[in-house]
Amino acid sequence: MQGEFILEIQYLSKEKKEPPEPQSKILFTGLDAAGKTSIILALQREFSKIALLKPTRGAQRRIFEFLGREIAEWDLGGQISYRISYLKNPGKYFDGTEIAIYVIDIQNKPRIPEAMSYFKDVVEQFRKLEIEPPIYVFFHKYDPALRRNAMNEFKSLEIDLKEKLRRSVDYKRIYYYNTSIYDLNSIISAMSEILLNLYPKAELISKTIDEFAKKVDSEGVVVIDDNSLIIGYFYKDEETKNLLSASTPYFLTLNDSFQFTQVIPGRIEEEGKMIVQRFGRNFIFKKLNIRDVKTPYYILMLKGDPAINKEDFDSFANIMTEILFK
Ligand SMILES: Nc1nc2c(ncn2[C@@H]2O[C@H](COP(=O)(O)OP(=O)(O)OP(=O)(O)O)[C@@H](O)[C@H]2O)c(=O)[nH]1
Ligand SMILES: [Mg+2]
Repeated sequence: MQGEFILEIQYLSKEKKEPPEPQSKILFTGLDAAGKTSIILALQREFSKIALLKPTRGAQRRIFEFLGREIAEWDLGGQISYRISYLKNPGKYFDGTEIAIYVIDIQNKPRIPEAMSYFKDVVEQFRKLEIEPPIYVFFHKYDPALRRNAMNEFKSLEIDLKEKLRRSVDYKRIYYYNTSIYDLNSIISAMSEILLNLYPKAELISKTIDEFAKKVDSEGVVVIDDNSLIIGYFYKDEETKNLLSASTPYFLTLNDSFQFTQVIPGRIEEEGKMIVQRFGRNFIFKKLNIRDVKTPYYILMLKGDPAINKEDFDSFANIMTEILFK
C-alpha cells in the first residue's frame, strides 16, 4: 500500500516539474458567411455538418492538440451584432491571440469593402492590446471551378485586394492563402504551415522523415495527425508532392469510414494499412504507432515496392515518439 502511495507522489511531482506547454490561441475572424466554421469542420472531415451549417453564435471555442501542444481555437461568429460586441470588448475576444486567420469570401464582391473595413477594425484591436500576431488572410471560396473558368479575373482581384489590405494598415506580418473547402488540400496545407511555424521541433521532424524515406526507398512520405494537419513530409519532386498532397485527405476520409465498419469477428487486420496502386507505384497508408498519445497519427507514402520492413517502420515510429513527446 505504502509503496503505491509513494509512487503516486513521485508521479505527481514529476508532472509538476514538466508543466504542459502553454496554450496557443488561434483566432478565426471575418464577416458572417465568409466560411470560417466550414474551414474548421473541413479539417475535422465533418463534411455532413458543413451542409447543415448555421451562422455561428458568438465566440465558439474548441481545444485541440497539435504535436502535444494545446491549441485554443476561437471561431468568432461574424454577424454584425457580434462584431460590434467584440470590438466593444477587445480584451475578452482578441487578447492573447498568437495567430489570427482573417477569412474573406472572394466570391462575394459586393461585401469586399465591408470585409476590408472589419479587417482594419481587427488590426486596430491588436494595436490597442499591444500584440502583433501574424495575420493570415484567407481568400476563401477560391473554388477549383473558379480557378479553371475565371482565373484571370480572380487573379487580378487577388492582386488588387492584397494591395488594398497592405495600404489600409501599417502592419508587418500579413500573409495570404487561397483556400476552398472544395480543394481540401488548400486548407490542409495552409493550416499545417501556419501551425508548424509555432513548433520549434518542426525541422527535426522533417529531417527524421527525410532519413526514413531514403532508408525505405520511398519517393514521398507525409505524416498527418487526426485533424488532417501535416506534421512533416518529404517529397522527391514536385510530381510526388502533387500526388501525395492531393490524395492525403481522401485516405483519411476512407480510413474514417472503415472505423465505423463492423469487422468480421476473429479477423485480424494489419493496423489499418491500405495500399492503392496507381501510376506504377504504391500509395501506402498506415497508422503510426506513437506511444502514449490520445489521437492517432498516420503516414502516407509513395513507393515502387509495396513492402516495408517492419523494423524500419517501428524504429521510425520510435524516433518520432522520442521527438514529439520527450
Ligand atoms: N463555394 C464555396 N462555399 C463555401 C466555402 N466554404 C464555405 N462555404 C459556404 O459558405 C456558407 C457560410 O459558411 P460558414 O462556414 O457558416 O461561414 P462563417 O464564416 O462561419 O459564418 P458566421 O458563423 O456567420 O460568421 C455555407 O453555406 C458554406 O457551405 C467554399 O470554399 N466555397
Ligand atoms: Mg461560423
